[in-house]
Amino acid sequence: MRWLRPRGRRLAALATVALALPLPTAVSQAATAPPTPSPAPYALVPQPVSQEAVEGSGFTLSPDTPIAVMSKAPKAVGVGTYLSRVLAPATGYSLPVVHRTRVQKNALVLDPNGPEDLGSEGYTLTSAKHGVVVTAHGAEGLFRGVQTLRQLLPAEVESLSTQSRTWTVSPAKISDSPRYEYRGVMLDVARRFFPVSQVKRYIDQAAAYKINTLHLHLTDDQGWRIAVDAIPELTTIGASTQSGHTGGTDWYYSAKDYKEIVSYAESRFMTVVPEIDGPGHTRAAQASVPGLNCDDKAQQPYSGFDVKISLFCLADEQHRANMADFMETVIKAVAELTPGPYIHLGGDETPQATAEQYAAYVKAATDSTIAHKKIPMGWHQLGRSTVPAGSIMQYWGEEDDRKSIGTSKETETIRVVRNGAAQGAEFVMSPSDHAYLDMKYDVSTPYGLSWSGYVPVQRSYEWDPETATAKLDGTGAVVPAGQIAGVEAALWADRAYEGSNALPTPSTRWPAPYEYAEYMSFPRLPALAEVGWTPRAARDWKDFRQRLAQHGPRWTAAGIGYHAAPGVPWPGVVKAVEGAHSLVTGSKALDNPGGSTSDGTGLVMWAPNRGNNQTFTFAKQSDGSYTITNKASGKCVEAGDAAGAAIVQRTCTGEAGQRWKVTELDDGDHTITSARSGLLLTAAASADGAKVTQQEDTGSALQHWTID
Ligand code: TNX
Repeated sequence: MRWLRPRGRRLAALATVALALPLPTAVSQAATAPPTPSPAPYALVPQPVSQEAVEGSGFTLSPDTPIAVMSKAPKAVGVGTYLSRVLAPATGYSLPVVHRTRVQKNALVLDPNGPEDLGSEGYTLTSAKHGVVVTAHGAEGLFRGVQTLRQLLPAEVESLSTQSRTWTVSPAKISDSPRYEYRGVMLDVARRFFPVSQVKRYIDQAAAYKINTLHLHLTDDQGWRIAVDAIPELTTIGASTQSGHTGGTDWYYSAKDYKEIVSYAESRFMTVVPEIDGPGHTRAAQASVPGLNCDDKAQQPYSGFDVKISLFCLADEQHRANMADFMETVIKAVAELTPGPYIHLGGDETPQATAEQYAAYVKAATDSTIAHKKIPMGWHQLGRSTVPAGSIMQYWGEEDDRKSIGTSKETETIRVVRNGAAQGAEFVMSPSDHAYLDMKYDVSTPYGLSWSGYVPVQRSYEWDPETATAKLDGTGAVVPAGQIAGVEAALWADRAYEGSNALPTPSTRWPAPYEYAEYMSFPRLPALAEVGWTPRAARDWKDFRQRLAQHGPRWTAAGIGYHAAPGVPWPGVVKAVEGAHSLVTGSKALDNPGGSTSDGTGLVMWAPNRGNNQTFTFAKQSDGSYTITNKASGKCVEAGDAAGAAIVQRTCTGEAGQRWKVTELDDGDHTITSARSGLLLTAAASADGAKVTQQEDTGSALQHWTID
């Protein structure tokens, strides 16, 4: 039964992409494909499908430039009003929104009457001296095009206060549409409550990168965040805690608050997906509703930091009926408030539930969801049981799961994903080692966790939905390309405090939720937005990081507290070679394995973490070369004579084998050449544990190092 949702267009679009792309793995693509050059002077994120260089000076705004909307439809006019408001603070202009029936010169023209084959989100944009025209098939595509238009203006246009300067839209000819229909971001408002104003702020930030879905993780052990009239205890009791906090009285969204979020999101063409998590992550519900517990006694609310601590009582018929009644009551209330097509039913992390108990939850929750005319969505564990046709599963596995594919020891994750895929479910891809925004960037990140490894910006960018459930060589995908609905970045918030490697103390600093969200999301959310929007063949890390860097000044102007993460050449940040650095190529970092202190230990490549064993200090020598000393061992990086020989560490002597010449390349990367052999420092592969040798200069990407 395939129902409820029109899906023809997306699947057709997917088929085109699949035909066009032979699907290399992320890494081999980076190593072999020529970078797609961005036609300066602008730097668009996500990268559009096609853009042509246009000669000339671009279109300069004046205080009375009209925003000419070629429709009277309220949604299209709304995009015009939105554009006028977005431009007002920095320019000081209040551009008039006018109705026109024909394209007008010297205007910002928004035309929603474009051809149907643009799809609901596609658009074309032309900008030249005599004006700008954005054409789409409907208001949504205009809105996406307007985000591109903003990025064609100088960075200061994002400023919240008036800047006196000229405002010229760079000349451009762009044609664009998304690769995936679902491009989401999740906020965990259960562990850390985000007030309505902060959710709106985040909606605006995400919309600027063409994110079209906001998934709200509304319930968990640490809190219940949505008022349900029929069960007031869910908010009087269930909303009184957060991770690390007790005593709250308003840490939830009333129906009015929730509607305000939904309509704000709608005005940014963003769909809200509410998540009611079960049958685990349910302590807040079980603290509010006695009948959800086997002893029929309400539990204490929970403000701790653990996961896998709760499960609805599913031991007998009576309690299963209680659970089903509860889910029906909640889903009915949430469905009434939610115009979007999906309700997310959680389903994650319930090892305590037997297969039968788990299936009872999935059946009850999906039955209610379908009865209220919504599409069931859930974490990939839903594949433990039967899922209704048309359901969406959210994949959050990682590299270790991929490694197990096709072996005799496939992980539980791969097994349930396989089972869900075989039932025809569609998938939203949120691989935790790429798309989890609560993973630390590296060892120095103050917030978040690292159970799925560190996620530096490059890692959030260099992966592909079609190989996210494939073997590391890109073959054997468990989820077929045609069953991929899109991509979602997930910002969990169970460790949203400084010093998150340990539990918080009374003196721990808790940033405001927006501060945590911006630090962890920028720049990684834009990277994930591009994964969801841009065709695989037009994505290239080296090109992306140059474009991304140009967005730093935009975020500064907008007051976004982003993390100027390593690996991106942020403007104004001049990096001297002298000093301590990490050395990255092919998305892996030069690594002294285990922080060895022995002479002769061979260096390897490993996932970046910025630990001491991946930190190297460059010290300039009188001949202009550098010694390179590992911080964990104090030993020097040393080369011998022969090509192909391993690079080792050894007690520093200053001999030629321990001196290296550093040459900057046009793209900001470096070659590192032994003063002894004249050969280049070379990674053997982009894989954990790969050897490091010296080789002739072959131009290989694995000889080009980012020195951070
Ligand atoms: C796992 S992945 C969770 C969340 C935690 C997160 C922290 C998944 C569906 N559940 O409960 O917040 O890890 O990274």
